[in-house]
Amino acid sequence: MRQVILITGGVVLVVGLIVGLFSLNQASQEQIELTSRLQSRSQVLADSLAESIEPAYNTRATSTVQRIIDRFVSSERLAGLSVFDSSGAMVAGSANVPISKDGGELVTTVMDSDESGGSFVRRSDGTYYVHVTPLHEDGRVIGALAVAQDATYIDESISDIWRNNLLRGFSQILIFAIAIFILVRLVFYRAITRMVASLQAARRGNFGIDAEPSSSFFEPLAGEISKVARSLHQARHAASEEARMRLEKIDSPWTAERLKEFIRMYLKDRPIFVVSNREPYVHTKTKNGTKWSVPAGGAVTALESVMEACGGTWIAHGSGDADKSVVDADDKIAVPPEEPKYTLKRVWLTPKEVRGYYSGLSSEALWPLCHMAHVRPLFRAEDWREYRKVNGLFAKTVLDEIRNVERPIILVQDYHLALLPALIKKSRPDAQVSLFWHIPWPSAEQFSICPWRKEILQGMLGADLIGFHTQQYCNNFIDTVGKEIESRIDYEQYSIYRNEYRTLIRPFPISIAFPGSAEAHKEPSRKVLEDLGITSRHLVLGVDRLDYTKGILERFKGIEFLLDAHPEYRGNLTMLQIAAPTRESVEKYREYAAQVTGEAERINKKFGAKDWKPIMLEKRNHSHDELINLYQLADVCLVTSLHDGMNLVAKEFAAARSDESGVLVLSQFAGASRDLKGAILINPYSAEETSSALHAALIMPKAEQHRRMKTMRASVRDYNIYRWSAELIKALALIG
Ligand code: GDG
Repeated sequence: MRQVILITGGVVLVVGLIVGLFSLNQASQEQIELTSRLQSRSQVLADSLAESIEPAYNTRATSTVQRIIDRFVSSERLAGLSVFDSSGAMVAGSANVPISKDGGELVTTVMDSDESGGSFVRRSDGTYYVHVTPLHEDGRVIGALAVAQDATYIDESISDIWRNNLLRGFSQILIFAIAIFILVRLVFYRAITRMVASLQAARRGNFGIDAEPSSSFFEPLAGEISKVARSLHQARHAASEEARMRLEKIDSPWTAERLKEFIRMYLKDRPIFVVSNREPYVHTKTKNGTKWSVPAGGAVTALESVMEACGGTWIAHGSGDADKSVVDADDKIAVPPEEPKYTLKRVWLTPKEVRGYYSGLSSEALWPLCHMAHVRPLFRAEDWREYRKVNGLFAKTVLDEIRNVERPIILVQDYHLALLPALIKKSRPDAQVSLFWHIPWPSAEQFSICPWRKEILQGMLGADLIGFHTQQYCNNFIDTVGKEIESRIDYEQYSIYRNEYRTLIRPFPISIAFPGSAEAHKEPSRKVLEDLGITSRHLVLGVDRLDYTKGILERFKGIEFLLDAHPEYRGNLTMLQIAAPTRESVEKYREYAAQVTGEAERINKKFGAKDWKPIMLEKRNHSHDELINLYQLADVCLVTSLHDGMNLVAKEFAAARSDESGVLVLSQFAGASRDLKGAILINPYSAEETSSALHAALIMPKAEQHRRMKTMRASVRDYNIYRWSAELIKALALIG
């Protein structure tokens, strides 16, 4: 549009200039011609008048001279006539002569030179041409005669020329401008815009818009553009076919590299934003400065691998006491700290916000509400207020980050941010938002006790895609929405429609990065066991956050039952429980930690000997490498969750066992029980069942261990975290 205005403006300027120059030339020609005509008419008049006046003037018959003057003035319609004596003084003249009574310079010059002359005189009542001719007596100059003619018509004629030309010029310019504007817009602008749109679309991979012009003028150019677009299409198609064949090659495992390639193909240049409560790296103060650590938790384990592979931005709550001191002015830091691959953007919360949003609504209301672990949810209105506020704060941060990003991909994580999808979509409908719910979704009846169930569901349904670990959780969610919210449910597509807005519900069983061969074949070190004083023949391992849903008390009961039922294990078996401290600000968790310690002590007292304890409780955070080493040393990994979305510990155990040995005893209430067919499944509420499973595991022949472990490893290798994120991102990208 700017260009159209520029072209039109340029043409207007040029036409205006031409009209101006033409008018100037015409006016000056007219002026020259009118002046010369006036001058010669004045000359003729003055000469014939002089002949009439001279006889009377020579006889000093002033009254006769005056009469002649009066007659001439009225008959020739002159502006005035004056006769001057040889001294330049006026001796006779008509009224209102436009020349002074003393003749002035012109009269003196004419008499001195004895040659007639003239000049223009401008007065307030008009312009006059005064022509002076000498009067003679016997060949001597004895006076002068001045003839004045009205010359105002010359000025008027010039003004008319300008006015007429300007008017004509203006209308021509107007017609020109309109014509050019329409012409440029219709012929050029439209054709060029269409060609640009065709190229842009081709660049984005849409080859549906052709560049065919409306006028033949652009045909050659449009033809070339169409050819370029077609070649691009063919090149793209060939590249994607090649990539698809590479990606879909049966048996080729999903790796970080493959995910990277996959994302490049599906998302083109669109960046990924992950939003979660928990940050992947926490900076804390030490005596000598700061240190960083990876917090315990399944979401962090899983998404860290994805972000390391794809880059992007991870937005999370900065919870470490040294977090602020290491970020830049934009609250960002490149991570992993040792080899940065993506950006972590920290969101700051006040202690009051953390209390209400995290400890309160997330940990004391939603967590127990979604887990069937028989802990009563606490619904406090002030926690809900803080939860809404903090979700708003996260939304603002996300919106700031995506301000200049076209169609961003946003992967929102978990129950802490249930309101975020709708908040983002409200301001940025073009964003593609998924929400992954890392914990179970309860039955519709169970969820109905939540006072803010409708707001929570509405917030979640802002997402284009909601993912759960299992089909059962998807079913529960659909039932809940059906019960609580006015919507249309499409069971065929597994989608929920609200005001024509669609949310897809899909299961994506989360996983881990199956370790590469170097990591997997590392020989385990027994030093850790020596340091702990563990010398037993059998090692049973538990790795959990110190959370009541993980069934640690029930697990200990199972060990107790085993030692009662099979005394042969006394002195020969140690249960090593890694219990990562978690949510220590929540009373229930503090109570639970104390109960776990008490129970371990009770059992140790009951069976323990001088140099043997059946339960070794390690209540501290461990590094990823320490955990892998322990997985490789264990004979049995015991997972007794009372209810668990997935449980990544079970998958980590299988992935770590490149020796294809060891047995997984797994709760039937963990999502992982659907994927890990080689595990011995138990109901953790039954100590007897746990004990029998442990016994079966401990006496299991090596061949059976291999068979089971192989199955589990194949399933984790096949459906690892790279495949999980690829499937989720693909489902999300295909929506829009
Ligand atoms: C939620 C859902 C779902 C354990 N101790 C330490 C430590 N860990 C790591 C483990 C594992 C992770 O924490 C625990 O993952 P889980 O899946 O077992 O459980 P949640 O934290 O409850 O996670 C769960 C998960 O989200 C993913 O969607 O599977 O159902 O509840 O990776 O290795 N990590 C570190 N130090 C420890 O001491 N750094």
